[in-house]
Amino acid sequence: MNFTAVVFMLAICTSQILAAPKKNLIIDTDLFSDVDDAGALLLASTLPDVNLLAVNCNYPSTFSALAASAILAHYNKSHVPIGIKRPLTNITFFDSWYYELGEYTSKIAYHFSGGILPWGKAEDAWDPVELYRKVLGEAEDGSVTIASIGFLDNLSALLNSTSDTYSPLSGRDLFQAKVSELVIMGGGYPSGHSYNFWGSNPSYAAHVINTYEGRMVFIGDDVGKDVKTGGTLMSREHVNDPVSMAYTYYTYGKPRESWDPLTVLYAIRGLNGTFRYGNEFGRNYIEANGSNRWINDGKAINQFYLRMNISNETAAAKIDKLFLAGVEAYAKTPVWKIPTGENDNRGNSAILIKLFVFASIAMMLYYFSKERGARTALIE
Ligand SMILES: [Ca+2]
Repeated sequence: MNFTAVVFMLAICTSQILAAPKKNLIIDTDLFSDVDDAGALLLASTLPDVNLLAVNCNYPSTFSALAASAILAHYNKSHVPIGIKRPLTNITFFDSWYYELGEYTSKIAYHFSGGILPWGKAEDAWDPVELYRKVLGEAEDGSVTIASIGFLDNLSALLNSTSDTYSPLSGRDLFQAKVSELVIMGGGYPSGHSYNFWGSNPSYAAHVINTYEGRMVFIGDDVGKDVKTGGTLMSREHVNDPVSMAYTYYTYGKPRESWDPLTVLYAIRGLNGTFRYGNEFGRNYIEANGSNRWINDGKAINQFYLRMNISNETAAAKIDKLFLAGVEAYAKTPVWKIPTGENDNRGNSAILIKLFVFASIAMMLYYFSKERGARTALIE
């Protein structure tokens, strides 16, 4: 292959990378009592095919908002606005069920303080309903995906909201107009009793899931519980990474269930060979106590629950590979990285730098081969 062809191929690769469509995503998280929310934020902050629009916290600990800010800042996503449910408290997590899990949000918030909500500035976070209305009000119709990886308190409040300066639409109409898919982690299928639905206020989960008429996709407790990830992050070389340290603080080195990372992976990439739908018809129904059951009425066609389409081990390897790629792309002592601005895309930058180095090597080889040819001609 001659040099011109190499450059042409590089140009095509570069244009394809830059033109790749991105999924517009809002995450609603209870980043507090489980570390898989941090893993989900890692994917949402570092995958090249997502445009993270906002992060709303549905657990009212100041450390939830501050940890979210620290994580986003580390991956150069400080431009992403953060909201949190009020009133705020300074509560920290304590594992009163098993006594084996550690607290991580205050530690990440303190040691990795940064972004739009640095240490001590949790009150500066958006009201979650206002943030939803602003971001959705500015979005194109049907262009937004929401991943709910915690309680549904914020989404319930959004549905109850009324016209404001951001949009003349009611919360329900705004939601319906702008959101193409609401992906919800929680429940059991065909039935279950899930923490995300009963852990805060079951009436909020029931309000959203029983009354929202748009497309909803559910990922149940049983799907992510045997996909154990995060183990590859917890080595000494990643001590400067907030999500790697969150896993270390929380699990003490033991890989963790992957409910939320799988939910965000589906929200960004769809079925994509990793998942399949577990149903053809029917809808989810939440009881007053937060338990759920699938009602197969043979009618509804815009609600689905997911099953894995690959083995748990293959899924875990896939998530871990994505975790590691994200962590390494933003490592503080990089081989390939260069510092960039607030709204950068370091994932793409890393690829472009590799392409530049490859092109430089190709040019050197071309130059030396030409030089050698000239010398040979001289000798002859
Ligand atoms: Ca969660």
